[in-house]
Amino acid sequence: MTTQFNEPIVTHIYTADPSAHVFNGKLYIYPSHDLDHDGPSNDNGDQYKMEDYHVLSLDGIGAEAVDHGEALHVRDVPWASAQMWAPDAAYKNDKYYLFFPARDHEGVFRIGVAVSESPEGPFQAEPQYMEGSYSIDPAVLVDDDGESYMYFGGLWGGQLEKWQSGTFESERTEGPAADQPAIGPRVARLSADMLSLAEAPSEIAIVDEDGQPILAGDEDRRYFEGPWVHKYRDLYYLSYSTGTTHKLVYAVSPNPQGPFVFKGVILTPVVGWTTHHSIVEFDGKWYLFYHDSSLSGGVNHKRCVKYTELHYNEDGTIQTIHPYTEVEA
Ligand code: FUB
Repeated sequence: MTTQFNEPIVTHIYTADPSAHVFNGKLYIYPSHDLDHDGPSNDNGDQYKMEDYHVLSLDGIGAEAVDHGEALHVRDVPWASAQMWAPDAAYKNDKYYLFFPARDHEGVFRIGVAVSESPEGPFQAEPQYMEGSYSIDPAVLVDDDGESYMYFGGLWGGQLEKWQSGTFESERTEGPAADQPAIGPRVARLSADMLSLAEAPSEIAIVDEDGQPILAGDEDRRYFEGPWVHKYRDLYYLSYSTGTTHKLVYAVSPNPQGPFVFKGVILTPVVGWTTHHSIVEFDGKWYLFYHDSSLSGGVNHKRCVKYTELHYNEDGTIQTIHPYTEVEA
């Protein structure tokens, strides 16, 4: 017996990229806030021209979602100019931290952090982006030993290809050849105060069961964007979007910085181009928070957050979820 929820958790605004956490016994969701507009749509991601964040919460599974209002706006972030994309949040030092990507005043994606006394915000942004950060889609793991790690990176609109040499090359659009190792997501430990990177980011290796790197041409398995890391039975699970093949997949490692061994598919394609998620344990069950574009009838940049229960097999593998298949409730 399982539970499948396939409805948008809110319909008064468009939401996407949900990062879910349990704080103070409640589920808090930190999504992107999609804007309804008719501007250009392209591989650069110009259609995703978000300006602010709203924090949502659920008192429990099946409860009505509460919108806590605007938690941070780009106008209040000195270093940022546009495109407040997928955020994440973390709790440490009796404070709540919102990690978010945006374009700086040169049009380069960077990652910033904002702080609040409350999980609902509002959040106060640091004046500068996190030095050494780049690209998009931060996801922060506060590990059981107190270390915190930020995972990030996204191809195409997320500019990760432009950092292949270690510095930003604005004209570079090509990734590695199809028979070469794919570009991996990045990881860096965070400082104890959570406001900066404690080390230079490194590239995460994702390999197959034989230890061979997943190749750039393997679009069913290679990393595209939207990393998330959670722990289950002492293993680290790195999950992410495959972009062009529209899947959420995962790989596992005994080490938070990898290498990660590819395992399989978590979610088959949803309505809309992007797919982005988080995985959280709540009251002894596991949930996948994700989005699709069903609320707008399939418009890629007008998305809605949903969630459903996620199940592990005895061997720790994750059962694939088919988002539009009815499951007994
Ligand atoms: O929401 C904007 C971008 O679309 C995110 O940063 C990506 O992960 C994709 O969902």
